[in-house]
Amino acid sequence: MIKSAVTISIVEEAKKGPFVFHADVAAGCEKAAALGFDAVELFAPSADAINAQPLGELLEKHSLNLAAVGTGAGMVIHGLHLCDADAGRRTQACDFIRGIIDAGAPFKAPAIIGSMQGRWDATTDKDTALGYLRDSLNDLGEHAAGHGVPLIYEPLNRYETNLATTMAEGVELLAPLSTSNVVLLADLFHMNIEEANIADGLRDGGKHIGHVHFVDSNRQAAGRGHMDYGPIAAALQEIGYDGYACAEAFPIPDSDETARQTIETFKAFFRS
Ligand code: LER
Ligand code: MN
Repeated sequence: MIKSAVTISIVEEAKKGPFVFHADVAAGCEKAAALGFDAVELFAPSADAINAQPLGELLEKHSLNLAAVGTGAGMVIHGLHLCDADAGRRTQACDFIRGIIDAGAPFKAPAIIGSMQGRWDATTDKDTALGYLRDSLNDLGEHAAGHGVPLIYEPLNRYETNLATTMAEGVELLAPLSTSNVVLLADLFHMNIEEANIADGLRDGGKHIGHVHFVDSNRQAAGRGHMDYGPIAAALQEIGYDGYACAEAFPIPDSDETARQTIETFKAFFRS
């Protein structure tokens, strides 16, 4: 059964980012639980910031799971990414992600590689960049496997990466990996920009899809844009998806309404 989740960001530099709750993990958990979400997804500035949270107590108190942990702060705060031409910087990027994998592991929460994948450019051609990315996915995927959690790779729209922008390209990226522990994140906002048809894109990802960012066409709460959720829900059922549909959306008009609208739309399509 598909489960609901909502994002909480405690990254100061991302306070204008597409996250439902900001700044306060305890308050976010309380509101998520009150609305009946199954889980929260955490976007933190570092592994230490996750370890510093009384997360176990909060999750237990509110009967919530930790759906996933984001790694994007490595890029947002430090400019680190996995395709950097500089080997030392690539190592730092991997170390940053490894720390987040370790911090999420006690909660069985996989790490998400989104913006930290980077892009190819004048300093690193496409094949070299894809090679760097695959090397890191192999290493980090096996590291996550050691904790019994998958590693999540997120295709992004063309304005954020030029490596894999569709589910089909995501599947192509994973195919030669030596690890089988990397899954795809289907973010409906990115898919709305890149896929010819979102439901078909989900079918392209098929069994590889391990996480969903559940959001509308305008990156607001599901239900506030023009996304057609009927075919999307049908495609997710068809591929047997049973992970999280996690709201990664701008808090417009505010966090509470974004969470409320999300769970209303979630229930209409996944609990009816
Ligand atoms: C970035 O646009 C995104 O969708 C995040 O989930 C990845 O960091
Ligand atoms: Mn996303």
